[in-house]
Amino acid sequence: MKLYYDPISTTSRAVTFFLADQKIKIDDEVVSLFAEAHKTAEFKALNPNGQLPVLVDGDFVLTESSAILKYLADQAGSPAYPHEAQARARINEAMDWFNTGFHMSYCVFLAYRYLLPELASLNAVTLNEIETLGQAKTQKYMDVLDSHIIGDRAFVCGDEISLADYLGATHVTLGEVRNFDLSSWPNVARWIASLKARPAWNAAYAGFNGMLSAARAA
Ligand SMILES: N[C@@H](CCC(=O)N[C@@H](CS)C(=O)NCC(=O)O)C(=O)O
Repeated sequence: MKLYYDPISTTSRAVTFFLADQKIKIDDEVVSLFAEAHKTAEFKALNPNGQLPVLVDGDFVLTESSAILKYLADQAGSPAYPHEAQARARINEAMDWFNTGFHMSYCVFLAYRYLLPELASLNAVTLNEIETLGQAKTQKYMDVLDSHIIGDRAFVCGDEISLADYLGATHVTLGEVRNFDLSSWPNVARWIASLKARPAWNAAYAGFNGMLSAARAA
């Protein structure tokens, strides 16, 4: 199996952190977003969306970080995606939650303007409206994450790490592009701190952290 990814890509980091943390070894290849390697005809033959990550397993090509995580976990028999129906459904629920309303409100409305030129170049009035909407919706979703989804538990779906943590962590830490302050949500802050303390974190997040440092220095 081979993973095509870029260390600076949010959706790639969910997969690379999972692989490193679960000590699962597969082949990989960097497809540089900065070098626009994801726009080549060769890469678009793999993923016509021109997006990362992509997993290739023989003739089987899989896109979408959430689907890739589930496939890899099943192939490896990882405890991060248990087979028991309700445990698995709870993880699927949390992954869909991160990938839909939370992603739109927090990543798209609040963070992407610091990363994507097509958002950064919107006029000031539009940007302010998006910011106001994003702040209100993010408040709601962070409240739910803090009090209901994580609460006093160690991880998103209980006391054991699951695919929902690997996916959720990359979305939540994307707010670091604008120094988003998590201190109003202590359970979220505690959860992220515990993930950052895992030995696999630094390698998986090195590309992202390097990009942040470069941006701050500039
Ligand atoms: N829903 C997809 C989104 C993938 C995605 O947006 N990847 C970004 C990197 S984080 C990308 O490749 N962007 C390049 C582009 O859209 O041109 C997933 O979860 O895998």
